[in-house]
Amino acid sequence: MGSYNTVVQPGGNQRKRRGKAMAGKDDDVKVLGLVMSPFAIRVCIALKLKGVSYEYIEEDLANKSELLLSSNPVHKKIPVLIHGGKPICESLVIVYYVDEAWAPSPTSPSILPADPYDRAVARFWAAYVDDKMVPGMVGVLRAATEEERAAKADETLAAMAQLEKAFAEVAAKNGKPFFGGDSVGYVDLALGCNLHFLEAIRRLHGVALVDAGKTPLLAAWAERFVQVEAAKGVVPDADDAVEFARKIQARVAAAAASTAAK
Ligand SMILES: N[C@@H](CCC(=O)N[C@@H](CS)C(=O)NCC(=O)O)C(=O)O
Repeated sequence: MGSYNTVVQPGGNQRKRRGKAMAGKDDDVKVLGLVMSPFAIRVCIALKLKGVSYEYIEEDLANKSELLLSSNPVHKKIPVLIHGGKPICESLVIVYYVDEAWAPSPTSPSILPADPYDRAVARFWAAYVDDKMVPGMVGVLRAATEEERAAKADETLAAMAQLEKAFAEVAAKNGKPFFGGDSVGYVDLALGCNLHFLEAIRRLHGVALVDAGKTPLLAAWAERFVQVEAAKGVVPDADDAVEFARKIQARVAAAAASTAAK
């Protein structure tokens, strides 16, 4: 995950990177994250969209920090946003908070729409990404057999087809480039933070989950998303995602082999 004004250096050890100087306690913003984590990526992009400086702290999930355990004692997961000493957990909750805590400006528009109905629709589709698309995608990456991988790929493709339809409705209504309209919004963040893993899956397994043939609107949307300034340096390089995915797969295979040996 790139912190503000820094270049991504994926993988590896606990790191601290600092953005601009902090003005006071309420401006003290920390993100506990993991470079490859889609959930952390969406939080960092949201902060960058809002022009908020933050300190990014890379967690080692095999050896969770005291700060993480005390900030998110319920789930013990990243990301956690710590604003003025107060922790906020769960990435979609955090992005919602970021949108409310930092007022929009001409250079950083709202992430959620103003209209209550449109807000509800955005929250529905963001939850759909996490409930349907992400488990399918993770299933493809972690599958123990090729049959399992194919089944998970089908699940993910079905979710992508729904999202394509949802985006077609947005595009038909206003012809805008993003779910959020002229700029990246809540659903864009929810989905766009997964693009590095979707590309890694294409490279590793030849399954195109965002595909110009099957999901042409999303394929064009994905190209626009990675070009957004706030996403640059935060969405990891696909080569790094491939390497990370290979490590996960090696771990899954080793765990399966050790279970089989018992
Ligand atoms: N629903 C959570 C998911 C966060 C999540 O799964 N984080 C993973 C890393 S990608 C984690 O911290 N895993 C550590 C663990 O499960 O112990 C969110 O949206 O923030």
